Amino acid sequence: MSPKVSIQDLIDQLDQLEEEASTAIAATEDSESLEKVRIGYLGKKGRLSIVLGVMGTLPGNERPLVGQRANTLKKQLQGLLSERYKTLKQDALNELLEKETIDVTAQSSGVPIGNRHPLISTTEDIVDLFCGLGYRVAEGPEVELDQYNFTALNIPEDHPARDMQDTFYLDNHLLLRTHTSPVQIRYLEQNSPPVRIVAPGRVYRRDAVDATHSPVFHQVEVLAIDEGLDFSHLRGTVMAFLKSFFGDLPVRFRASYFPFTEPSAEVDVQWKGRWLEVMGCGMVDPAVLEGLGLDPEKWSGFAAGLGVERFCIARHGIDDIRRLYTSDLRFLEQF
Ligand code: 2NL
Repeated sequence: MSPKVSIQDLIDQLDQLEEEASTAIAATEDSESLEKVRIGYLGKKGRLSIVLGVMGTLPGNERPLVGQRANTLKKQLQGLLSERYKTLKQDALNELLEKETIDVTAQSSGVPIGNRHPLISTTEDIVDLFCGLGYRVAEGPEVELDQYNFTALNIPEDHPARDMQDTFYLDNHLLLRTHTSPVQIRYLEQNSPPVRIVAPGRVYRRDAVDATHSPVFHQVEVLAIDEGLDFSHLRGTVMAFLKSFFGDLPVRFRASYFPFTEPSAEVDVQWKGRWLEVMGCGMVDPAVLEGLGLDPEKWSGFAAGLGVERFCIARHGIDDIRRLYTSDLRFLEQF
């Protein structure tokens, strides 16, 4: 048998609980200790439950009185708890705001800043030079049709460039472009002359990797089509370009051959005392113009192409093309 309790005892206990709990709630300093207080008084095994447990020993007619008192107390404590919870949260926020004021004039802790890859900056410099001469940038797909990469450029079916040994084929007619010329063919399909365009981009050839070759490299090609263009315009453009890239160096044109230009030339600059071949160029072959539906009697044009890697390597004195592709930060951070 549990000891007999009177209703007055219970009411007193509840009064005492009220006082204790109110003091305990007011004394909490963070939400964790507040939660502990809540569990201690209102939890399943908390102080209020214990008092209510004893209520069972009261005569039935006395129970509702204690029950009512207990319910009011519970509501009252819940009110105090949520008030206190709000206050603590606000205090914590105020403290955080106080502590974390941001000094916008403080020195940066040094976020590392990236820089342009030397191949990209070289490409941009070359493209900018031609833009300064009035050329527009044209770009196109790296996966091309043999029609645009070869046929439209007067490269015959049996030309060695078309060989599986030299070109990456994806299927019978699809390939990875071997130069950016197809970009210019596509542009001419969509735009009527006069045109002046510069076509930068990544190109692919089946070369073994060594210090001067890579199966993926970068090219810039330029094309001008207009009435009355002749070799002197080509020469003047190439000279102006090379002068602004390399400075005032000796330049020589050597007769050469490309299926898509006639006449064709290769261009060398005297760089560090040696002749360095830097680009190929020529007057657009009439067969290429005709293939595009342009009358070669009315329109003429010149074109030139260069490998960006060679310009980049020469400019920076880089010893091996592979350094441009290996993403070694100790190398790249120099630029
Ligand atoms: C080189 C030589 C060259 C062209 C590219 C070209 C483009 C069209 C028509 C005619 Cl749409 N020609 N491009 C012409 C001559 C030379 O590049 O050594 N490239 C690395």
